[in-house]
Amino acid sequence: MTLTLGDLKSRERQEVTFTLECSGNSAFPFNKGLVGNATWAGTSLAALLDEAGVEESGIEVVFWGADAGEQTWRDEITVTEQFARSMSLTDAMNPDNLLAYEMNGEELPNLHGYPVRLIAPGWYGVANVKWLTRIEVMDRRYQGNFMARDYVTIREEERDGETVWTFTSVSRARLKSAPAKVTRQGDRYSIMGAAWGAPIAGVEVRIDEEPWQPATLTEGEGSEYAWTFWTFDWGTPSPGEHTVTSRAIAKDGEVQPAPDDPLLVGKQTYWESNGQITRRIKIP
Ligand SMILES: Nc1nc2c(c(=O)[nH]1)N[C@H]1C(S)=C(S)[C@@H](COP(=O)(O)O)O[C@H]1N2
Ligand SMILES: [Mo]
Repeated sequence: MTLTLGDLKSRERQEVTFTLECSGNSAFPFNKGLVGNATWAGTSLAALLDEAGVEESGIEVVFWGADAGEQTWRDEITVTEQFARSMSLTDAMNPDNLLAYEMNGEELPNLHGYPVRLIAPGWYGVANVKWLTRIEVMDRRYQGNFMARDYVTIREEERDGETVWTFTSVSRARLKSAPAKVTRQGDRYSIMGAAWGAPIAGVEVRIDEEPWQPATLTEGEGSEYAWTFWTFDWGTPSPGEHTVTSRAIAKDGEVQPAPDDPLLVGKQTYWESNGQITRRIKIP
């Protein structure tokens, strides 16, 4: 099928509010700010694939962007490779996936993928291919630069006392939270922050080495793909330096890992750094 932007816009319109985080957004010393929330509008990818008619042998869907760069393989072969990412057909058929042409009620800005991008809610940023030019269903796995070489998380893990190295392509988002700011009213302080990466059940805060205490979730965006803001009443902390750490708890019971969690300690690459974030706050 060949579709114009007009063709896409004349199909059924669908929206999703989704917090998109770059998998390279670090946890320490503090987030680099590579995370944002928007309401995306477009048309259903699954409906389009259904209409195109996926063959029995199709297992993988590849999304190509318009941008390209030179890649050299084994110091021998240099090719001009288009940015491309793929996912399994099952993942692509998630009814929430969009071919998005609008961001926050306006035409998709060039920087965010005009005229159309993939919005894969619940996936790290890299999966959300911008400047889409081509979608193809394949009968085998796609192993382009951004699937198999770059955006690959390398971990040292233990299996029954043995060390194994795992190499996994960055895919679904991970549970994360951050204390964003501390405000003062009179002599009372309060902390606010955000949590995202999974449907959020709660957030806990730890001051210095005290026990974890529950934060209050403020009204969310009404979408389980969107971040949830939280506040914590700090009361009247003593003057001097304090640390503030937050941890998110997902609806499925998962807890945002501490930085010394084996899964994070064994990770050699900086992708998917979703460890708890500690900020240092000086109270005058
Ligand atoms: N075509 C194309 N799509 C792309 C990229 C890219 O370089 N080219 N970068 C990806 C990465 S790594 C991220 S984090 C998100 C960023 O999306 P944003 O610019 O809307 O924040 O786009 C993704 N889609
Ligand atoms: Mo990214």
